[in-house]
Amino acid sequence: MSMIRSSVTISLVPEARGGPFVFWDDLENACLTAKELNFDAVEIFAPNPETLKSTFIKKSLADNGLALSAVGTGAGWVKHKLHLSLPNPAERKKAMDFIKGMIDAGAAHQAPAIIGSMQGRHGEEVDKPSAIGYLSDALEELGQYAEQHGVVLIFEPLNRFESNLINTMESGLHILDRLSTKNVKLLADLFHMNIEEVDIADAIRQSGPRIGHVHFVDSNRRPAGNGHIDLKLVSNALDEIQYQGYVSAEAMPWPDSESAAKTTIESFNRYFRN
Ligand SMILES: [Mn+2]
Repeated sequence: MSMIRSSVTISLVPEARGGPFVFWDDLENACLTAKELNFDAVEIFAPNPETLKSTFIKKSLADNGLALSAVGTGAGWVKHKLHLSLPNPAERKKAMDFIKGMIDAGAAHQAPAIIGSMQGRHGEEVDKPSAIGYLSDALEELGQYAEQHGVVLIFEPLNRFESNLINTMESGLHILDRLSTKNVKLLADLFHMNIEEVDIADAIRQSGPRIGHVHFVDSNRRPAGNGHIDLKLVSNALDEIQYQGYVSAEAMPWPDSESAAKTTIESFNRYFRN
């Protein structure tokens, strides 16, 4: 039996509305539904570290027997317009501090933080090599910081419409190879991979043990099972690399949150529990 575990996303960030999160706003109800559907964990997109540290979240997880699979850090971008490739060193430092707070808060639940939109982009004031340099320095420091807190750091390649820095698993591996820390793992997001990879299953196999988290979602960002990704090839590739982490539903709440969660768990059971 596969040791891959199921997870579903909850956004507590109003500024992210329209984004690919299954549940919104009502953490208590989301956790109840996740438990009813037999999810192992939830992944939380929170506005700040304080929210993650609240006893309310601790209680909702504990009451429903749910683990925290990961925490998003993108609120630093959607709320404060911070990211790791900004031209101003003081602004980059603010982005680092925000992420460190999220690493601390996640680590209290043994959950890693994810660097997705916080990687930023190059542009008029920062050319691509400089942006990649800033990002590498940040991943080095944050990877070591996470290690001190007993968690890995998760880095997520994004598709070309969301970042112009690291779009494929291969370029993600390339940047991680040059770090001295080995504590940064890649996030395999099937939606981004469907846009950027030649072959999703091959990219999973080539990344192997360096994959630390999976965003389980279909080609159109609807719940897994509602698009055209061949999920059997994905589950075979994850089995082949002996992946032991979470597949976490980061998908649009289509047609609504509860149906999206239900579709996801049906696909999870079909492809990862037989
Ligand atoms: Mn993702």
